Amino acid sequence: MSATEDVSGKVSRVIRIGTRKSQLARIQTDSIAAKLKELYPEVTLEIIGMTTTGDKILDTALSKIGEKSLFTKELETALEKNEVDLVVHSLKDLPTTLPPGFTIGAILKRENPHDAVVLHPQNAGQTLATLPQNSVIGTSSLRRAAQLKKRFPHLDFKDIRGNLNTRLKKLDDKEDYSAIILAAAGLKRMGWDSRISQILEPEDCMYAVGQGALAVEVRARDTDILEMVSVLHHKDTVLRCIAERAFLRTLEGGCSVPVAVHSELKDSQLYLTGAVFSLDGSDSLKETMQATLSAVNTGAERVEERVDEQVQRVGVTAAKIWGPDQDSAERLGSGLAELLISRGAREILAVARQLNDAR
Ligand code: DPM
Repeated sequence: MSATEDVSGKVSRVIRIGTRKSQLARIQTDSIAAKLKELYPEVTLEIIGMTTTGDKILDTALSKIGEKSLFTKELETALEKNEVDLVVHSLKDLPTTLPPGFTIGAILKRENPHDAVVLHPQNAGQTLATLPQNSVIGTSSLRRAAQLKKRFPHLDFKDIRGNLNTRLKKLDDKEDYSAIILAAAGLKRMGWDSRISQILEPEDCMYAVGQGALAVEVRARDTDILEMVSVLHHKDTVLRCIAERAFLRTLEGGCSVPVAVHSELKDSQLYLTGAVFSLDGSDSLKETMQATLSAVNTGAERVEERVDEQVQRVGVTAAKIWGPDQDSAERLGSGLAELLISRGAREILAVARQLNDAR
């Protein structure tokens, strides 16, 4: 953040927001910028577009590249050098352990977290269940492929890469794919709701950790910016995502392992279902656990932590959300992971990783 003085001597702060250049990233960044502008009309916002390694390597399946911070590294470097003050990401693209010096200062209200089926126009009216034998479904997500292969054994799965625009074009302009699977949230943000022909329920396909939520990454020590963005936090989303991220972190899964979750917060009960899969989905472990939150919905919460004494939980700083509830959420996630680990989750994931690397 920098302060500039205009001719009349009025001091105005300039906040720079870094973003990837894809249309989805721009839309996501613009939505956060609009919220900040509304909350802090005196602040000048500048949006700075950047190309990341992930954007350049468009022909390799994401799960094969191996670099966890593929879409975030260049943006974090800019943050570190004070070239930008905050960066907007899809939470699911942020590793559960951030590099030192960074933190997630805000997690916004979650969009629909489920996956969606987008059909080739010639298949209008079909569902995954009714598509003919050996129809080809495009996805590069091991998580989606594993669950859907098991559930719909009559379908074939093939990698598809590129940003959302590229994928829809690959689907529509050729005959290579009968349908593709994408996050409903991304499609909605792009204004492509009308292309969603089916939302996948948890029985068909559970979602990725953090899916559907936007996150604001900042310098961990930049208390001014932390304080400023903290009002964007959506409490229920934060607690669900802390549980989900703690689950993934304890499993030691990156963004490219077949791990899926489903969470709910109802009447101060936080429910988390977590699962791990072999690549073809034939082997899997799935369990649900719950935790009671003390403050949510009771109005009893107090804010004890000050922003300058911030505690991070799975990379998230949320000083204004009741700390003990965040701790319960984190324990729920790691506890669920421990349970699955005791039943062999690490072995399932190790085999999945090996087979994927050998692909
Ligand atoms: C991660 C995965 C994918 C993205 C893996 C997964 C999908 C990769 C692919 C971690 N990040 O979900 O199992 O299909 O090749 C991504 C999307 C969004 C954020 C697009 C999508 C938009 C939704 C959101 C890519 N990252 O998943 O369709 O903001 O949560």
